[in-house]
Amino acid sequence: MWAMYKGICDYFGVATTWGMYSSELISHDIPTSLKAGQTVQAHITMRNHGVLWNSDRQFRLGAVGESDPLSAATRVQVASEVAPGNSVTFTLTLTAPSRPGTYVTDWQMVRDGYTWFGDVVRQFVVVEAVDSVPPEIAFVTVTPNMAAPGDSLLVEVDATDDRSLASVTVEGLPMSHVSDRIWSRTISAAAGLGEHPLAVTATDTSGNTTPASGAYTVASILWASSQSLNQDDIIALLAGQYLFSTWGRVTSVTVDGFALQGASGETVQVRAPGHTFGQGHFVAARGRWDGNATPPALICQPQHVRRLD
Ligand SMILES: [Ca+2]
Repeated sequence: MWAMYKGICDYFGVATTWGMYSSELISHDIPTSLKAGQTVQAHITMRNHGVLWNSDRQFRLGAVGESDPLSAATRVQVASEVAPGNSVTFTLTLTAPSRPGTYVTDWQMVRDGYTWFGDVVRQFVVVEAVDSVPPEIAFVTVTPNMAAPGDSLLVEVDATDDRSLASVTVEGLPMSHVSDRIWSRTISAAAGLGEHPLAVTATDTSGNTTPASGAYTVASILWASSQSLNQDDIIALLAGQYLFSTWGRVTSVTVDGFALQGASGETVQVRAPGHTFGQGHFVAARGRWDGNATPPALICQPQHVRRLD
């Protein structure tokens, strides 16, 4: 067919567009980056614009320069005859070297013993070092760390990786990446009383994982007057095991909290950042008693302080 085409062109006095040995690159999927040691299959599709290609006549895809950093094999056979005008797809097995860097893989058609010819496939491949360093988790916090059944708990995790983190989970649930190092998720406190561990896992983009754990305690709620909160020794003993609820009138207000005056006239400090109460409001508050604070205070989440009047 090629001979006929050449003859026609000679007759009409025009040059042939394609020579006897001609191949046109149609497509390839050689990756631009690989991990060190990674093996992939890549494909190169060439169209034959010259004479018939077959393996008997030594037509092959060849590694330019007779060597290739990603392939020990320097020839890929033509599987079946490729008639002029047809295309053929070669499958290459490429393996990234163990040393990171940028490598060039290039391939061209060759008729061994005769000539190299046609389009050259030249691809730069960035080989990245394998990431074997797992993420680091600096801390896991649960706020509040003592709660009633069903309360909302904010879990926050400080996680970093030498490359990049893919995910952080708590009890298998995905967390949100909220800032540079912090991942968070709101969960509901379990129904059962006592301590509940939380399993946290950070995973980097190479699949390395680091476990960590947090915990919170589910406690019963005891009602206590402002007088008993401030004075009873028994409160100090129970502070680590129970939540306390109290009530009274707001007598003084600060940015972070307020004082509550109970029926006895005693006041108790309530810490509730974000509260919106003013002097004279009648309020119920529940939280964790911190007898070591100065002054001792009931530590509350904003959603656990509410007006009663
Ligand atoms: Ca890593």
